[in-house]
Amino acid sequence: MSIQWYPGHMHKAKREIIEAMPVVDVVIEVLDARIPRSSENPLIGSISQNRPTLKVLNKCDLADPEVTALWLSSMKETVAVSLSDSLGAKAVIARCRKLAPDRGTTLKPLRIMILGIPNVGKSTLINHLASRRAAKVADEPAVTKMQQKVELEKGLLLVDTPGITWPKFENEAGYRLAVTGAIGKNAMDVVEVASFAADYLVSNYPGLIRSRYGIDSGEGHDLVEKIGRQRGCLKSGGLVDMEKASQALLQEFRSGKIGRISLEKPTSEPK
Ligand SMILES: Nc1nc2c(ncn2[C@@H]2O[C@H](COP(=O)(O)OP(=O)(O)OP(=O)(O)O)[C@@H](O)[C@H]2O)c(=O)[nH]1
Ligand SMILES: [Mg+2]
Repeated sequence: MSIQWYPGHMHKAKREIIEAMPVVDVVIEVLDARIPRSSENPLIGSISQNRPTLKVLNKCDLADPEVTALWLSSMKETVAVSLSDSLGAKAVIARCRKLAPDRGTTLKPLRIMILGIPNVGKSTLINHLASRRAAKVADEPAVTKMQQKVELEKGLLLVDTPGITWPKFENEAGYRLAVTGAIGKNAMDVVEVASFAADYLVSNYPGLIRSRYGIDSGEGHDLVEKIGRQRGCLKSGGLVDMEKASQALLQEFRSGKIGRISLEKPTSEPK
Protein backbone atom coordinates (compact mmCIF):
# COMPACT_ATOMS: atom_id res chain seq x y z
CA MET A 1 0.00 0.00 0.00
CA SER A 2 1.38 3.43 -0.85
CA ILE A 3 1.07 6.36 1.55
CA GLN A 4 -0.48 9.66 0.49
CA TRP A 5 -1.24 12.60 2.77
CA TYR A 6 -2.37 15.90 1.34
CA PRO A 7 -5.30 17.03 3.48
CA GLY A 8 -7.45 20.04 2.55
CA HIS A 9 -5.78 22.42 5.01
CA MET A 10 -2.47 21.92 3.19
CA HIS A 11 -3.99 22.84 -0.13
CA LYS A 12 -5.17 26.10 1.45
CA ALA A 13 -1.82 26.64 3.19
CA LYS A 14 0.01 26.19 -0.09
CA ARG A 15 -2.27 28.71 -1.82
CA GLU A 16 -1.65 31.24 0.95
CA ILE A 17 2.12 30.68 0.74
CA ILE A 18 2.05 31.37 -3.00
CA GLU A 19 -0.06 34.50 -2.41
CA ALA A 20 2.45 35.81 0.16
CA MET A 21 5.54 35.05 -1.97
CA PRO A 22 5.75 38.45 -3.75
CA VAL A 23 6.82 40.02 -0.42
CA VAL A 24 9.36 37.30 0.44
CA ASP A 25 13.09 37.80 -0.28
CA VAL A 26 14.55 34.45 0.79
CA VAL A 27 13.01 31.03 1.38
CA ILE A 28 14.36 28.56 3.91
CA GLU A 29 13.32 25.00 3.13
CA VAL A 30 13.75 22.93 6.28
CA LEU A 31 14.58 19.31 5.44
CA ASP A 32 14.87 16.30 7.72
CA ALA A 33 18.56 15.32 7.85
CA ARG A 34 17.53 11.66 8.02
CA ILE A 35 15.71 11.95 4.67
CA PRO A 36 17.03 14.99 2.79
CA ARG A 37 15.66 13.80 -0.54
CA SER A 38 12.30 12.44 0.57
CA SER A 39 11.58 15.53 2.67
CA GLU A 40 12.25 17.93 -0.19
CA ASN A 41 9.06 19.26 -1.75
CA PRO A 42 9.35 18.59 -5.52
CA LEU A 43 7.18 21.68 -6.11
CA ILE A 44 9.42 24.02 -4.09
CA GLY A 45 10.64 25.90 -7.18
CA SER A 46 7.14 26.73 -8.35
CA ILE A 47 5.83 27.45 -4.82
CA SER A 48 8.73 29.81 -4.06
CA GLN A 49 8.59 31.31 -7.55
CA ASN A 50 12.34 30.60 -7.67
CA ARG A 51 13.22 32.88 -4.75
CA PRO A 52 16.80 32.38 -3.46
CA THR A 53 16.47 29.31 -1.24
CA LEU A 54 18.58 28.02 1.62
CA LYS A 55 18.10 24.37 2.54
CA VAL A 56 18.48 23.59 6.22
CA LEU A 57 19.06 19.98 7.24
CA ASN A 58 17.48 19.81 10.67
CA LYS A 59 17.43 17.04 13.28
CA CYS A 60 21.09 16.28 12.55
CA ASP A 61 21.37 15.01 16.12
CA LEU A 62 19.16 12.08 15.04
CA ALA A 63 20.88 11.39 11.70
CA ASP A 64 23.99 9.33 10.98
CA PRO A 65 26.79 11.97 10.97
CA GLU A 66 28.75 10.24 8.20
CA VAL A 67 25.73 10.20 5.93
CA THR A 68 24.91 13.83 6.75
CA ALA A 69 28.45 14.76 5.67
CA LEU A 70 27.82 13.01 2.35
CA TRP A 71 24.57 14.90 1.89
CA LEU A 72 26.20 18.23 2.64
CA SER A 73 28.89 17.68 0.05
CA SER A 74 26.30 16.72 -2.57
CA MET A 75 23.81 19.58 -2.01
CA LYS A 76 24.15 23.22 -2.98
CA GLU A 77 23.19 26.08 -0.68
CA THR A 78 22.64 23.84 2.35
CA VAL A 79 23.49 24.07 6.03
CA ALA A 80 23.11 21.39 8.66
CA VAL A 81 21.70 22.15 12.08
CA SER A 82 20.38 20.44 15.12
CA LEU A 83 17.77 22.59 16.75
CA SER A 84 17.51 20.50 19.86
CA ASP A 85 20.76 22.16 20.94
CA SER A 86 20.73 25.38 18.85
CA LEU A 87 23.79 24.29 16.82
CA GLY A 88 24.12 26.43 13.76
CA ALA A 89 20.73 28.15 14.02
CA LYS A 90 22.31 31.61 14.01
CA ALA A 91 24.46 30.73 10.99
CA VAL A 92 21.23 30.25 9.07
CA ILE A 93 20.49 33.99 9.21
CA ALA A 94 24.00 34.89 8.08
CA ARG A 95 23.54 32.66 5.02
CA CYS A 96 20.15 34.22 4.28
CA ARG A 97 21.65 37.72 4.40
CA LYS A 98 24.16 36.67 1.73
CA LEU A 99 21.31 35.51 -0.51
CA ALA A 100 19.66 38.95 -0.42
CA PRO A 101 22.49 41.46 0.21
CA ASP A 102 20.37 44.47 -0.74
CA ARG A 103 17.84 43.77 2.04
CA GLY A 104 18.02 43.99 5.84
CA THR A 105 17.41 47.64 6.69
CA THR A 106 14.40 49.25 8.35
CA LEU A 107 13.30 50.61 4.99
CA LYS A 108 14.04 47.39 3.12
CA PRO A 109 13.69 44.58 5.66
CA LEU A 110 14.90 41.07 4.89
CA ARG A 111 11.77 38.92 4.71
CA ILE A 112 12.40 35.19 5.14
CA MET A 113 9.72 32.56 4.74
CA ILE A 114 10.26 29.14 6.31
CA LEU A 115 8.81 26.22 4.39
CA GLY A 116 8.98 22.46 4.82
CA ILE A 117 7.17 19.23 5.49
CA PRO A 118 5.14 18.85 8.71
CA ASN A 119 6.99 18.20 11.99
CA VAL A 120 10.43 18.96 10.54
CA GLY A 121 11.20 21.80 12.98
CA LYS A 122 10.17 25.03 11.22
CA SER A 123 8.59 26.58 14.30
CA THR A 124 11.45 25.33 16.49
CA LEU A 125 13.90 27.14 14.17
CA ILE A 126 11.92 30.38 14.55
CA ASN A 127 11.89 30.02 18.34
CA HIS A 128 15.64 29.46 18.48
CA LEU A 129 16.30 32.46 16.29
CA ALA A 130 13.92 34.63 18.30
CA SER A 131 15.24 33.25 21.64
CA ARG A 132 11.66 32.96 22.85
CA ARG A 133 8.60 30.79 22.36
CA ALA A 134 7.16 32.82 19.50
CA ALA A 135 5.58 29.87 17.66
CA LYS A 136 3.77 26.77 18.88
CA VAL A 137 5.84 23.55 18.74
CA ALA A 138 4.81 19.94 19.35
CA ASP A 139 5.98 16.50 18.33
CA GLU A 140 3.22 15.77 15.84
CA PRO A 141 2.56 16.83 12.24
CA ALA A 142 0.30 19.79 11.35
CA VAL A 143 0.77 21.83 14.55
CA THR A 144 1.13 25.21 12.81
CA LYS A 145 -2.20 26.00 11.17
CA MET A 146 -1.57 29.42 9.65
CA GLN A 147 1.25 31.74 8.66
CA GLN A 148 2.80 33.68 11.52
CA LYS A 149 5.15 36.66 11.21
CA VAL A 150 7.90 37.13 13.78
CA GLU A 151 10.11 40.22 13.78
CA LEU A 152 13.56 39.13 14.99
CA GLU A 153 14.90 42.67 15.00
CA LYS A 154 14.37 45.84 12.99
CA GLY A 155 14.92 44.92 9.35
CA LEU A 156 14.59 41.15 9.83
CA LEU A 157 11.27 39.37 9.50
CA LEU A 158 10.57 35.63 9.60
CA VAL A 159 7.38 33.96 8.47
CA ASP A 160 6.44 30.56 9.89
CA THR A 161 4.15 28.43 7.71
CA PRO A 162 2.09 25.26 8.15
CA GLY A 163 3.97 22.13 7.05
CA ILE A 164 2.91 21.01 3.60
CA THR A 165 3.35 17.83 1.61
CA TRP A 166 2.45 17.31 -2.05
CA PRO A 167 -0.24 15.32 -3.82
CA LYS A 168 1.69 12.15 -4.65
CA PHE A 169 4.73 10.59 -2.97
CA GLU A 170 6.88 8.42 -5.18
CA ASN A 171 8.26 4.96 -4.39
CA GLU A 172 9.40 4.67 -0.80
CA ALA A 173 9.37 8.38 0.00
CA GLY A 174 5.95 8.08 1.68
CA TYR A 175 7.25 5.36 4.01
CA ARG A 176 10.32 7.36 4.91
CA LEU A 177 8.19 10.42 5.66
CA ALA A 178 5.90 8.26 7.80
CA VAL A 179 8.80 6.65 9.70
CA THR A 180 10.24 10.06 10.63
CA GLY A 181 6.86 11.38 11.86
CA ALA A 182 5.86 13.76 9.06
CA ILE A 183 2.59 12.00 8.20
CA GLY A 184 -0.69 12.13 10.14
CA LYS A 185 -1.19 8.87 12.02
CA ASN A 186 -4.60 8.25 10.50
CA ALA A 187 -3.12 8.30 6.99
CA MET A 188 -0.91 5.25 7.51
CA ASP A 189 -0.97 1.61 8.47
CA VAL A 190 1.39 1.72 11.44
CA VAL A 191 2.35 -1.98 11.20
CA GLU A 192 3.28 -1.58 7.55
CA VAL A 193 5.37 1.52 8.30
CA ALA A 194 7.12 -0.16 11.24
CA SER A 195 7.82 -3.25 9.08
CA PHE A 196 9.43 -1.00 6.47
CA ALA A 197 11.56 0.61 9.20
CA ALA A 198 12.54 -2.76 10.70
CA ASP A 199 13.65 -4.09 7.31
CA TYR A 200 15.73 -1.00 6.68
CA LEU A 201 17.30 -1.00 10.14
CA VAL A 202 18.29 -4.64 10.17
CA SER A 203 19.87 -4.32 6.71
CA ASN A 204 21.63 -1.00 7.28
CA TYR A 205 22.24 -0.71 11.04
CA PRO A 206 22.31 -4.34 12.28
CA GLY A 207 24.61 -3.47 15.20
CA LEU A 208 22.16 -0.90 16.57
CA ILE A 209 19.21 -3.33 16.36
CA ARG A 210 21.29 -6.05 18.02
CA SER A 211 22.39 -3.87 20.89
CA ARG A 212 18.93 -2.42 21.54
CA TYR A 213 16.74 -5.49 21.02
CA GLY A 214 19.16 -8.44 21.06
CA ILE A 215 17.92 -9.39 17.58
CA ASP A 216 19.97 -9.52 14.41
CA SER A 217 17.84 -11.29 11.84
CA GLY A 218 14.31 -11.39 10.52
CA GLU A 219 12.24 -9.46 8.06
CA GLY A 220 9.58 -6.76 8.26
CA HIS A 221 6.48 -8.04 10.05
CA ASP A 222 8.32 -10.93 11.77
CA LEU A 223 11.00 -8.60 13.00
CA VAL A 224 8.44 -6.18 14.46
CA GLU A 225 6.84 -9.18 16.16
CA LYS A 226 10.19 -10.21 17.68
CA ILE A 227 10.81 -6.67 18.85
CA GLY A 228 7.28 -6.55 20.33
CA ARG A 229 7.90 -9.77 22.24
CA GLN A 230 11.24 -8.48 23.50
CA ARG A 231 9.55 -5.21 24.58
CA GLY A 232 6.64 -7.02 26.29
CA CYS A 233 3.96 -5.65 23.91
CA LEU A 234 1.64 -8.63 24.45
CA LYS A 235 -2.09 -9.24 24.23
CA SER A 236 -3.98 -11.79 26.30
CA GLY A 237 -2.89 -15.29 25.32
CA GLY A 238 0.70 -14.16 24.85
CA LEU A 239 0.26 -12.94 21.29
CA VAL A 240 2.23 -9.85 20.28
CA ASP A 241 0.12 -6.69 20.02
CA MET A 242 1.46 -5.67 16.60
CA GLU A 243 0.02 -2.17 16.74
CA LYS A 244 1.66 -1.47 20.09
CA ALA A 245 4.94 -3.08 18.98
CA SER A 246 4.94 -0.93 15.82
CA GLN A 247 4.25 2.27 17.77
CA ALA A 248 7.06 1.38 20.18
CA LEU A 249 9.59 0.78 17.39
CA LEU A 250 8.67 4.02 15.60
CA GLN A 251 8.74 6.02 18.82
CA GLU A 252 12.17 4.67 19.72
CA PHE A 253 13.44 5.45 16.22
CA ARG A 254 12.01 8.99 16.22
CA SER A 255 13.43 9.88 19.62
CA GLY A 256 16.91 8.61 18.69
CA LYS A 257 16.89 5.81 21.27
CA ILE A 258 18.00 3.22 18.70
CA GLY A 259 20.87 5.43 17.58
CA ARG A 260 21.72 8.05 14.97
CA ILE A 261 20.18 6.74 11.77
CA SER A 262 19.78 8.11 8.24
CA LEU A 263 17.10 6.54 6.07
CA GLU A 264 18.64 7.48 2.74
CA LYS A 265 22.02 8.29 1.26
CA PRO A 266 22.83 10.56 -1.67
CA THR A 267 23.44 7.45 -3.75
CA SER A 268 19.96 5.97 -3.04
CA GLU A 269 17.51 5.69 -5.93
CA PRO A 270 15.99 9.06 -6.83
CA LYS A 271 12.46 9.38 -5.49
N1 LIG B 1 15.81 15.79 18.07
C1 LIG B 1 15.42 16.93 17.51
N2 LIG B 1 14.14 17.32 17.60
C2 LIG B 1 13.78 18.47 17.00
C3 LIG B 1 14.70 19.28 16.31
N3 LIG B 1 14.03 20.34 15.82
C4 LIG B 1 12.75 20.19 16.19
N4 LIG B 1 12.59 19.08 16.91
C5 LIG B 1 11.33 18.55 17.46
O1 LIG B 1 10.48 18.23 16.36
C6 LIG B 1 9.11 18.41 16.74
C7 LIG B 1 8.40 19.24 15.69
O2 LIG B 1 8.90 20.56 15.74
P1 LIG B 1 8.07 21.80 15.17
O3 LIG B 1 8.96 22.98 15.23
O4 LIG B 1 6.73 21.90 15.81
O5 LIG B 1 7.88 21.34 13.65
P2 LIG B 1 7.14 22.14 12.47
O6 LIG B 1 7.97 21.94 11.24
O7 LIG B 1 6.88 23.54 12.87
O8 LIG B 1 5.80 21.30 12.34
P3 LIG B 1 4.34 21.74 11.74
O9 LIG B 1 3.97 23.05 12.36
O10 LIG B 1 3.46 20.63 12.17
O11 LIG B 1 4.49 21.80 10.26
C8 LIG B 1 9.13 19.02 18.14
O12 LIG B 1 8.94 17.98 19.09
C9 LIG B 1 10.54 19.59 18.25
O13 LIG B 1 11.00 19.66 19.59
C10 LIG B 1 16.07 18.84 16.23
O14 LIG B 1 16.96 19.43 15.62
N5 LIG B 1 16.35 17.66 16.84
MG1 LIG C 1 5.11 24.56 13.07
